[in-house]
Amino acid sequence: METDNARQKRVFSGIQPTGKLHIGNYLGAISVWVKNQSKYDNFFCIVDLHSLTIPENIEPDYLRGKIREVAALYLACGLDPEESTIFVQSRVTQHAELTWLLSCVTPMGWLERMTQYKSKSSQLETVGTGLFVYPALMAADILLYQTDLVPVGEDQKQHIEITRNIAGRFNHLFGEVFKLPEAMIRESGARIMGMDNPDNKMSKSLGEKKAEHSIGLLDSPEEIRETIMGATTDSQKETRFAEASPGIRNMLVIYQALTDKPRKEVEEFFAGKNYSFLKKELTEVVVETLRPIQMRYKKIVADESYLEDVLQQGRKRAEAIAGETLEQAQKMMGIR
Ligand code: AQP
Repeated sequence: METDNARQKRVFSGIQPTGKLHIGNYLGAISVWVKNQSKYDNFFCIVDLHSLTIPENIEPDYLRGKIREVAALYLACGLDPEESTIFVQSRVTQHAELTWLLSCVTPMGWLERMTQYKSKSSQLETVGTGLFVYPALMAADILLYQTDLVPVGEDQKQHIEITRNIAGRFNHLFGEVFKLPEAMIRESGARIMGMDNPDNKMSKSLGEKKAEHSIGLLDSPEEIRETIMGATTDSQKETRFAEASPGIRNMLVIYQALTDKPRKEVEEFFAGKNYSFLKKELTEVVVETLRPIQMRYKKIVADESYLEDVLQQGRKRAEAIAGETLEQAQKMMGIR
């Protein structure tokens, strides 16, 4: 039985091990996980099965390396294996098994409406079924842990909504099995835009192709400086959040979210100054935020067995809970 005690509340979230992890992933997701980890019962996953949805992009050695990189970055950013269960999705086979059960209760119309599916499939010559049923896999990830809260960036809102709908439909058809989760989205910093194109969200895949697009968590101070100095601006001097052009607003948001200062204070600090001052200050804040993360990252990847131990422990704990939920769902459907 759940109580009101927050520690009893479950948190689940994950990141795909593809592309270049960026400051948007940090602000929208990882920093929120870290900030709240002592309050909740946390499950943080490296969602490698999601990385298979565009098979043309799979390179096995690259993927193996990325799984380790993302796991190490979780720890380097401050996730504590004593507080949080950290694991790789494909090692907990219940994720794939529950996906099938949930796919069977998910109407195709719901999947056809997903904006991420529409934008990703429109760029492909051949669209795999996996890309289409991706939301059912994400629903399985979340529902297996009877999750209360899902800390994500704003782009994931629609996925949490469909997860709730899938859970509701399953519960309606077969009886109460799944808890309906809620998205946990920060007020400011939940949608960081591309540094080179502030009309589109900062993306892991684009960041890997174009250095000027994103601020990578593992970028050197010089790379960070170059990206920020090259960021899109305008010919004004406007540094108020509401009035600033998209590129300037994006930098103000990153600055504000990393320093945790109130918007008003940030506006006063930059008022009347040139954009080069904003860029210089932002560079300093980003470099200083990432410096300790990068130092910890280096140590973590140097110790192969430590990372593997964390992931093994995580797998065991995740498997125990996922196994219970899957069994219950199977029984309700009459296959166990
Ligand atoms: N720009 C962003 N601002 C704030 N939060 C973001 N997130 C992603 N981008 C931003 C949040 O990070 C978590 C992991 O998301 P993901 O694994 O889906 O990564 P992604 O960066 O969206 O990259 P993808 O899916 O590989 O595709 P591309 O590169 O094409 O965008 C999520 O909580 C997400 O909200």
